[in-house]
Amino acid sequence: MTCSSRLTRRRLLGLGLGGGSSLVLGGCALNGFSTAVGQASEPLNERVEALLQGRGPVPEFRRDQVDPAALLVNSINGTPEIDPGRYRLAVEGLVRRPLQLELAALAALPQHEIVIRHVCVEGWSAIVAWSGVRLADVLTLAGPSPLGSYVYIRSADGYLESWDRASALHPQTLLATHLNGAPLPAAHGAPVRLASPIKLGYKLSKWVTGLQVVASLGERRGTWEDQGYEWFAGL
Ligand SMILES: Nc1nc2c(c(=O)[nH]1)N[C@H]1C(S)=C(S)[C@@H](COP(=O)(O)O)O[C@H]1N2
Ligand SMILES: [Mo]
Repeated sequence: MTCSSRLTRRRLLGLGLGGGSSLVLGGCALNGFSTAVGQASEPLNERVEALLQGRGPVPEFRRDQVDPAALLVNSINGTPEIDPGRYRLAVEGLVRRPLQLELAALAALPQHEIVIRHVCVEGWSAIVAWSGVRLADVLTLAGPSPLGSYVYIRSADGYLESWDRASALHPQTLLATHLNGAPLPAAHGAPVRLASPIKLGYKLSKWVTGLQVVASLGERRGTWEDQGYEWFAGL
């Protein structure tokens, strides 16, 4: 990663967490551009960052760079119990075909692996291999309306997230079912969690049970966002 991370540094600084982020963002100095963006309102911020994201795929790591011990568990509310046989992923909202997908339906879709750095704002990061299906493939199955600019992501532990459409459709944004080549452990979000190199850890919902395509966000935007964390949270 290069200084494309400078916006993130600004963001982490905004959270008072700049120190802990230096391992990830070393060498990237704050400059006038990121300061100006930081002072702009969120919609502009979102546009600028979406533009930056148009730079192509995020470079990945090699499989031998994965450090399983570095991935900590970070959960607000413990580990919910999910019976894999009864699990369904609901896809609803502004879609032509609302879906209730069993795990077998996800397993039947094309599988992808990403080897990326997971970055938590609490000051730790870990190189992780996630595999599963593209969120884009699942949304496309449901036929999202062009008016659906955002996706709410609901989780079994009550965690809430919301993503912009472009980030949700990014080819490296996965609904992961496997971690480092093995089925996802319960504490890391089994049976299905989000994984992506373009967002901070708190955007990557574990125990995902529902996707809702919407035209605009309501009063609630996310568990942490509603407490002041930045909404776009791009890396
Ligand atoms: N459902 C749910 N998803 C969640 C969280 C959570 O508490 N509940 N914590 C988030 C945070 S802050 C981080 S850093 C990552 C941690 O993922 P891990 O526990 O697999 O390392 O999950 C994110 N997704
Ligand atoms: Mo986090």
